Amino acid sequence: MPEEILMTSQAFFRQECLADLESRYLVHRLWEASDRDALIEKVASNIRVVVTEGWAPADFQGKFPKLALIASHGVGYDGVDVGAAQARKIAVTNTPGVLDDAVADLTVGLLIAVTRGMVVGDQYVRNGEWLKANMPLTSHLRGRQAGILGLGRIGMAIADRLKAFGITINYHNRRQRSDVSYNYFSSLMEMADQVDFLILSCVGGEATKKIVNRQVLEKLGSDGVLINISRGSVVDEDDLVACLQEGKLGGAGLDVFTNEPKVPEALLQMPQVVLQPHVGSATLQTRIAMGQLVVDNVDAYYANKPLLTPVPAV
Ligand code: 8YV
Repeated sequence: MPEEILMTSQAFFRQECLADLESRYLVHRLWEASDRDALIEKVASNIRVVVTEGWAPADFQGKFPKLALIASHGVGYDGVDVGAAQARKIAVTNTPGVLDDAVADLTVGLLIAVTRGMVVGDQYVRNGEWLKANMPLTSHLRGRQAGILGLGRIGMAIADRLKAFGITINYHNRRQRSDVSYNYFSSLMEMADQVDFLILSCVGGEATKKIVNRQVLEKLGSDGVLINISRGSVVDEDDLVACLQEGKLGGAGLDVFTNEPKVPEALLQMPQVVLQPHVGSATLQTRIAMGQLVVDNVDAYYANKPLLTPVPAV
């Protein structure tokens, strides 16, 4: 009998990676079950590995008495209760590293799209406005200041790119990094006050919930731009909408939202905002690499080898 795995969803996980898993393991597809509770009850006692896409709350984990590994697809694991897992010595893996370039590319794209009015410009051409007049001027990147909230792997990939545009890099982390010479701010508010572009590449979850609120956005100011490619939860979305409406914030490029895929109606109407449907890692190459890393972690577990990408202890 092959080992049994429970997989919770397949919204992002590549089909070829699932086929690879299914060539070696019996994968129970929870998302296809007409009665999820019944499936869980039937297989729970055999399950040592759960494959998930960033979701495994404590009560769900508690249904599997032998659970030993939660292999999560995605770098962010704010939807996995790591504390509960570690209390039961259940390992948790995520997929860091392989998506840094894709997410950083989209970040730069959003920044240019907002500062250069690219979506507005596209409409300007399509609607025939260009036949009547040139588009109003926008502002450029060289010589400006970026503040990166969360200078981890993705933040570093963003900084690498922004340097090439002549942008000065500042950052705010819980702790200063000893391996970079970028300007460190111990206060998010002070950094927001100093920079033109505030870029969010930090973790989601309780520690960062709504830390980008009205006070921070007002410091960023009427010429400032917010770019969020991390989690919607990091921003107080009501404050963001209000600051944009009041002109207290210049613009925003957003890939993530509080209640995805629902986006506040007000944002849909704003020309100073560029919106994306949470596609930071959504390139074919990246998603295959992410899926492969999940598969490799599962294989490592069953081969009694060290896991490739365990999440840090909480
Ligand atoms: C995906 C992501 O949307 O990696 C993450 O944390 O947000 C994205 O890559 C998704 O989580 C993949 O499962």
